[in-house]
Amino acid sequence: MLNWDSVRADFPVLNQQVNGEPLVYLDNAATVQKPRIVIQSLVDYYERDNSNVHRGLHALSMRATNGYEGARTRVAKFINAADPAEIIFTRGTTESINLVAHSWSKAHLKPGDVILTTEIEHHSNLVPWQQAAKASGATLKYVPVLGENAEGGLDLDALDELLTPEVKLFAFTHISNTLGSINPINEFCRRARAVGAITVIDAAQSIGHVPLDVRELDCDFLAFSGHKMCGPTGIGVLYGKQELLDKLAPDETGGGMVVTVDYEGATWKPSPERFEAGTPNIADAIGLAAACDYLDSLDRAAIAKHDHELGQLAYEKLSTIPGIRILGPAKDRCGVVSFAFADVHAHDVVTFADEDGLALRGGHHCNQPLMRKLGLTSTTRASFYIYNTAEEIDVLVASLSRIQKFFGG
Ligand code: C6P
Repeated sequence: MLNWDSVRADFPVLNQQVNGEPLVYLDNAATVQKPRIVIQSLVDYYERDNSNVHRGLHALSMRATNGYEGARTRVAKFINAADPAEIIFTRGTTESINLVAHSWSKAHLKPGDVILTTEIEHHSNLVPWQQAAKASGATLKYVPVLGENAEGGLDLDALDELLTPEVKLFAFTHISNTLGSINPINEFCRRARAVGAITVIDAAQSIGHVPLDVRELDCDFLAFSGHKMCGPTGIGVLYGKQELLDKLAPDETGGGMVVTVDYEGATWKPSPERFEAGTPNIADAIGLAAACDYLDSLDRAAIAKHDHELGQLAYEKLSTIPGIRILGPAKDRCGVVSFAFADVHAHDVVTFADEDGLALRGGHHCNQPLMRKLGLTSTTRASFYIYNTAEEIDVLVASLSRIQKFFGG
């Protein structure tokens, strides 16, 4: 059994007061806090090994190169990729998805083709496909979401009609950053394969929360951000199947990704170097590897269970507050709970909750089309992680009741 109290002690930032109250950090869908081991890995790298990679033969450069390439191997193991060459380091989920939307789409999409995505996508897994559709003449279609509070998840019956042979690419999120719903990504990959479509999974909200195995999923691409899995900001990953990456042209060109260059042109290295032009984010890749070590040391199945239990408990306790409207499914949810009050704006809720030491988020959460569909402009969101407790949910409920009273609810 994991001792969640000792987990909490691994995160120095949590040990502080905000507005005279103990910090209750419930903004984990935006970014999660960093354990000491990750922070220390960055300090160690900069104090001992800092150098540029790949191009140097001196001791520090070799150490930096080993650290950076070792991080790639570590991340490959974390998601069970067949080969480290399938791991491309990017700035984060957004850049990873854009890489596929630019490079893959340019080579493979034409008028008459369909890109399929869903109505619940974060802008990062929506706008790049809108751009790819515009550039190629392909059509963009959406799997609809069910229910006035999106409580029914995605309409799997509609998927029968939408997943036709014209669909060349199906891009979907694993876990919704607004609804807390968990998509059946195994089924999505299987059904996409059956019509010959490639799959792009946005794993931003799941990578640090549930075990992920790209070979079991048999997905084509998977994108995630380090900062949502205890790693540093500014580093993320695009996983791609080797045979697809081998045929993919680079999106960015420059140093480090070429074999030969003359005044007429250049030839490219294989993946992953082909997709990592310029000096990479060495320190943060090493920090990301430390985050993989940390999460594996905790047991990722236990993390998923903890997350699920807190999400479920929060949903149930918040449901008792009069006048609250909670989005997403009542069951089988993760630790993201979004809600709205008819007469109190989400920004007011967040501002008042801050007085009680709570860190919440209010806004459209980069889900503007979904908000519009649900007749909302914004929600307040509480999102949980490994260091959160059931007692903190009580603090949240008490704070929301105080806010409601203040606004005459
Ligand atoms: N969601 C949130 O508060 P980046 O910014 O590239 O690390 O991740 C983008 C992204 C993509 N997909 C999903 C499902 C996400 O939740 C996010 C980031 C944050 O919900 C910041 S808007």
